[in-house]
Amino acid sequence: MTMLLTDYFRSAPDATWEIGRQLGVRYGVIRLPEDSGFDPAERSHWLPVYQRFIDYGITPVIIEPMPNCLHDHIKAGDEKRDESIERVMRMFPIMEELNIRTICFNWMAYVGWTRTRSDYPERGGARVTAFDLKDYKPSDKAISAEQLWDNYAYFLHAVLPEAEKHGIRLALHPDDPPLPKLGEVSRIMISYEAVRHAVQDTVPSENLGVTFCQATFAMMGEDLYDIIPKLADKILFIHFRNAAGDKRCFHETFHDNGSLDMPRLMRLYRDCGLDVPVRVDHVPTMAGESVRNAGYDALGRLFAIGYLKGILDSL
Ligand SMILES: [Mn+2]
Repeated sequence: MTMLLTDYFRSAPDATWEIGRQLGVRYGVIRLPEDSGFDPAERSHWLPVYQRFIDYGITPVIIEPMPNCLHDHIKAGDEKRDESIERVMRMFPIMEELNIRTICFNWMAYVGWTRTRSDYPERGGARVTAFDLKDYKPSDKAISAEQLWDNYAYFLHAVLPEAEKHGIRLALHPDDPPLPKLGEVSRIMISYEAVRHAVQDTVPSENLGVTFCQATFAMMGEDLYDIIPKLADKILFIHFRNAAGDKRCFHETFHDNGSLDMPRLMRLYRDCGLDVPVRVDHVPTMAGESVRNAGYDALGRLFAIGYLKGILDSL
């Protein structure tokens, strides 16, 4: 058993590509290009992106996120839903050909992972993102929980047979922050029980599972040591992430400085027999860096990946 060390890479080379390679990361969770010239349903558009990673020494194993240009319509259930679902399904044979077997998706409509500040002071003046519900400014969008569940089931009924045919797995990321409502926008993947229901009951399939974003489940108030064994056979991908607070008010931390006992969690995954990709998530912005890409700046990754690698080696 060995968890597969990965990192998150944007589609064009930047410092994180170099850092990843220098740290010995050989597998990639990749974000597809998001410019209008890239069509995720078009094989010829994928090939140069894929090849550039391979040439760099990084093998893509997971797509994250499902391209928002398609996914947003599907989650909202708007007039472009069916055409978007059709295009998602056209990604599967391409992924099969390239042996990229997993796609990380979420069911947050209109508002994705969100924070109310990106300069919360962490250890030694490092800056992290934070969320405080009282500072949250709602959008003018609205959707009910019932509509979200309907849209979710509609999507799964459409895509899972096709995913099964091509050996592609869908890994559901929980809602972050895991609150039932942000303004009038409902959120549904906000508890262990909801996520369990979503991946076990809605449309049973071996090709449907969970992206276990540790800190999101912790901010839900769940006992990770209780739910990981129960969810183990559905965990397809791990977000190695720490945080402090609760779902209404929390902040990210250095990976060794939050409320979660990271070595204990990794031992638990091992003891549950998990053999899945893992990547660090939401790192601090450190000395000399400006917050360019909050949670995804370079130096914090260096520490987080080293820490993760050390724990993995100690297993
Ligand atoms: Mn995550």
